[in-house]
Amino acid sequence: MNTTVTNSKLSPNELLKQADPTLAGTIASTLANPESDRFSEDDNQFLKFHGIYQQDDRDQRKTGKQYIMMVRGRLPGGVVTPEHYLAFDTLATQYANNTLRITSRQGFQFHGVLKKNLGPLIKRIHEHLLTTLAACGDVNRNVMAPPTPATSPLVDEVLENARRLSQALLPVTPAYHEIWIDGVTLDLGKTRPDFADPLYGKTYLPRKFKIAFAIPPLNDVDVHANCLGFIAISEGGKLRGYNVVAGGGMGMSHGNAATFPRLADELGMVAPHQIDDIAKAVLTIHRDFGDRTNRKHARLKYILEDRGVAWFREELERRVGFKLEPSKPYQFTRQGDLFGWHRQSNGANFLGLFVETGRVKDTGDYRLKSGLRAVVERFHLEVRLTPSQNLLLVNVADKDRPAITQLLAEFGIPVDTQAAAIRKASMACVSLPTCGLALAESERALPGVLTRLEGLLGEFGLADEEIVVRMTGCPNGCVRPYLAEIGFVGKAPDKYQIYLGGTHTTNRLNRLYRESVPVASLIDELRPVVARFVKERRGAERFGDFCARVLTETAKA
Ligand code: SRM
Ligand code: SF4
Repeated sequence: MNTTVTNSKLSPNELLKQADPTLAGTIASTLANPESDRFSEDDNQFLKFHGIYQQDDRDQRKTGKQYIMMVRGRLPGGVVTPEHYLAFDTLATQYANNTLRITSRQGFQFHGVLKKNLGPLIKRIHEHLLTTLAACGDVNRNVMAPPTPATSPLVDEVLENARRLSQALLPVTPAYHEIWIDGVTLDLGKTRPDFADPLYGKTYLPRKFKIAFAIPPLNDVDVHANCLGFIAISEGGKLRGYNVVAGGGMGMSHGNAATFPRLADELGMVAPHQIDDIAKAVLTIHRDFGDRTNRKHARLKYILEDRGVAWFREELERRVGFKLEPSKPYQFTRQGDLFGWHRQSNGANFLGLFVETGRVKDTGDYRLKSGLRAVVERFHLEVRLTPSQNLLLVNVADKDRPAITQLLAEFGIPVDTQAAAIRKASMACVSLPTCGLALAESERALPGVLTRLEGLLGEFGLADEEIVVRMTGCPNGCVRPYLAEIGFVGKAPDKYQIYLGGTHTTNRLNRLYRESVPVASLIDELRPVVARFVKERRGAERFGDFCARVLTETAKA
């Protein structure tokens, strides 16, 4: 184990965790101080473990920093009961900016929370039996799982496995409860220097850790982008086990070749009852071997890259005390969501609703937030958040379908034709004005770029073509843009890298095609590629597959 790194080499975050393993910092006293509108930089690092980011409204910077908080809810598999949905909706109005943001990992985020509202918000979230604990920080994050009930009879069982695993990997620090729920005003860290989490130890993980479950043939969770993935293998409609993949991740930095997106490697197959042991072993390999000197090299993917799959499998098998079976064959045939009304495998119905860039809000006549509240309230509907930032209303009786369609229409929410195929297959990260790392717009830029892209496709008779498009405001990759058929990655204000050649099953990395393209020129840069696609496409070949083939052939020539 590499636990012998001297303190002088450890990254500042490591020293912070070491000094206060309860993760309490001085959050409690700052919270109790009405004079202060912000937390210290050290506390900002601790707050992440509590599911909170201190940010500032970047639109307002010219007139002075206005501190606001982002709060992330943890929702394994994106499952939200009707009561929970209504609670989130109310709290967003009372304590945040009156919007809810569906994240690319099936969570909800509140934005624009003032410090004075933070305590009441977290307490209310907890009163509804929800949590923000470990939604961020150097721990296991929200566990993703396929939310769509029509896709496979295995969905409920896999969701249950995801929920159980999420619970098993939660840190147990008493600080979360005492600060936010009991309202203790003492700084707890100083009183408990010997605290150590039974799983994470005193210094937690070197970096964040992410898990997803997938059920082939659908890869809606982008399983290979995760530190650890479980791919369901069924026999005769029954769950036989999971293929385990590890070492995926998206984050990179422009101009730093030592950082890169990476797809997870196949390790072997395990039985469903073995997944907790496997997850704890993979997580503790990250804990014990991850790089604690350099946060840019600290993700699990770099352990796999540096030490190799054979070493990793051997270490994993040593820790769990059993051998993994060889992986079973499976095939992914698509990613993404189903929209409109569909029949579930249990005979009930679900409605897939496209949520542009994941933002649930009212805009003019399109009153998505109010409309969703109305249908969930009246029909007591379970909501599921998808990994593509959309939303499903599930377990709907046949008799309720027409009334739900009608009620949504009253709020300007269409059910049948919701958007063009390319828009429905798109995602954008939050970016400006809240994200402190954003280099360019994303959530606010993508809708306009898509309108122009739809125009371009229309010119070439491709108006119905589905192309997976993802935009981020920086290279951190929060909506997994390096798996998209077209990825736009922010480089500088109004400038993007264009990546092409991902696949619609999101298990192939795309490649950099053009650098630093002004937002106004994105479509001009794509025009010749789309023109060639129309001429040289082989049969029903997808745009991403075409780009991968043609760009590779061009590179070889
Ligand atoms: Fe992310 C940091 C938003 C999914 C890779 N991400 C951030 C922060 C917290 C910025 C910060 O550190 O100050 C962003 C907050 C913006 C805001 O104002 O809300 C942020 N990430 C998001 C969300 C909300 C994007 C979205 O629009 O949906 C997603 C929240 C998911 C959740 O519910 O937990 C989100 N982030 C992802 C994903 C996708 C995934 O997990 O499948 C990735 C790529 C996968 C991966 O982890 O490799 C991702 N986020 C990052 C990174 C790069 C990490 C790295 O390995 O280099 C950062 C930067 C960092 O950690 O230092 C980051
Ligand atoms: Fe912020 Fe970059 Fe993530 Fe977008 S990709 S939310 S800009 S960290």
